[in-house]
Amino acid sequence: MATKNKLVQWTPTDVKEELLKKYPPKVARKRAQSILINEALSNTTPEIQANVRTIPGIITMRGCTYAGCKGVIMGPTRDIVNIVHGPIGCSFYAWLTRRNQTDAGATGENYMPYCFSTDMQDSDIIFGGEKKLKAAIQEAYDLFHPKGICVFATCPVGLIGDDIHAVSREMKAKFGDCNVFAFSCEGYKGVSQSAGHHIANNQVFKHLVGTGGEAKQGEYKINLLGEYNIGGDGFEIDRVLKLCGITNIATFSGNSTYDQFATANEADLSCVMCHRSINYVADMLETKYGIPWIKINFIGAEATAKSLRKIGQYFGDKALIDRIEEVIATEMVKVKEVLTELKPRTEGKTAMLFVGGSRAHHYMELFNELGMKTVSTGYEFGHRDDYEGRHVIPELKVDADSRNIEEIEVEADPELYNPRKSPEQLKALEDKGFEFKDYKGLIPDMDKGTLIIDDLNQYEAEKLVEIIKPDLFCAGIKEKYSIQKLGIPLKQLHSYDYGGPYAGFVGAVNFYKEIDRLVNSKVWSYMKAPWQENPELSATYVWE
Ligand code: CFM
Repeated sequence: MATKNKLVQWTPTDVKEELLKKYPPKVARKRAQSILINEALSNTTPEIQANVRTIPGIITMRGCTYAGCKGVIMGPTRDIVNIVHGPIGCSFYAWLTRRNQTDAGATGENYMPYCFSTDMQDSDIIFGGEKKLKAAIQEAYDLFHPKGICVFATCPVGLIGDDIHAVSREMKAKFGDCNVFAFSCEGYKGVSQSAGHHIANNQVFKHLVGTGGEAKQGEYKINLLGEYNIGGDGFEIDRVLKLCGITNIATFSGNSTYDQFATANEADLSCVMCHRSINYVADMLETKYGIPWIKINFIGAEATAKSLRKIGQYFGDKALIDRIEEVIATEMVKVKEVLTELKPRTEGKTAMLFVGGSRAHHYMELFNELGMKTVSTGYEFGHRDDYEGRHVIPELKVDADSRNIEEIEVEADPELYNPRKSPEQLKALEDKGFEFKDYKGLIPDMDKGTLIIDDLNQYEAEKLVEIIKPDLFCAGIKEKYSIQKLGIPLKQLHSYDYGGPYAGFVGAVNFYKEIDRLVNSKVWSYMKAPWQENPELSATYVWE
């Protein structure tokens, strides 16, 4: 494309300098620690600053703690009534702004299309909102009789001190047949939505997981953690698991139900997709019930095959392993056919990925399959372990912001704890290269000299694109149009631009086709006005 003609060859150090040049010295010093030039060291991973406050004045891509708790973790559960306690502005977010799809199932019980809010007014802020919250919980109960009602605090609730937990306890006791519990997930509780994930993990584990209910019957029982059914990803993963004969007890939390959470303790393995948002639950399930966890990734056809094989290896049953191989062989036919056609057109193209806390890593798999190179990437709110691997967790600094989030103590359940594998069995698997409780992080998968940037902002995003001119930029709706105005296509990796699924085998094929269309469309070269391509006159202002 026309914009690709580069006159100057930038080194990564030049790019980093250019990104920082406009900042006041103090801001530049802080941001410099979040911009890493990958060194691809053989035995260690370079350190990056992450999960720290965004510098005031910078237009961040991040969201708030309430968004992470209500929107991300609890939002996709269809039969829990989620009440937002707060002014109606925040409640816009209560109304399906994320593309987590659901299938209402045989019962048709689905509260996701509703928007439940206490709609706090000035007088509630002054005199307290607890009465209003109680009335809202009662009304929801009378109307729907759900199994569960969850209450989410927005910023003003924390500031005025409404005790949402006491109200929830009181209402739960009053109803007797409805589990009511609350989340102190005020937007300001952490530096990003990541804090909201942690708060949601804690409360769901404390109040709901293992409380019993109707569990799915079947062989090879797993939990799928950190999969939110965006654009139908979870439906595709469930299709593949079913073909393999694997039973998915509970998805946290795409297309999930109250009973799935309540019976998650019945699975024999937890498979973690998005490590960032749900690793706390994975750990707690192991400590309390003895369920081991592994990191898997169903984004990318090869990654899907690898993850299925890992599940097969864990259960170690030949019938399952053979069935998985059959499924992979059948599904790969279409994948290879499409790749043979498209790859010559996508090979060698470049992409930048700046998304949330796991997709910037997962989607590199799909781009590799297309022969494309990820030249720069980063998370909005990942922690150092998401970049460098889980082994850095003991080194993480505990600052005032992380201290704000409750660390709950979990112990082995006296009745339900049941180690699924003996220490010898675990060791035998580990000796064969099987990794439990581990996640390697994004940095080791990036090439030497690539730029890894945490909490990228509007200004830096535009600068990066101007300098490096990738063939594709992947981020969200806030970034989409400013980047496209620069003549570079942007693929939304949060909402999928109304597309998807992109997970599993069918998803990979969908993704290949869309990326081919995007990076090979001529339309982007028309983004430049004629005088930008062939300047006839150049001048400067007298005062410059
Ligand atoms: Fe996990 Fe997510 Fe992500 Fe995330 Fe998110 Fe999302 Fe995301 Mo948007 S849970 S960290 S808080 S994979 S909503 S489904 S796309 S930023 S990369």
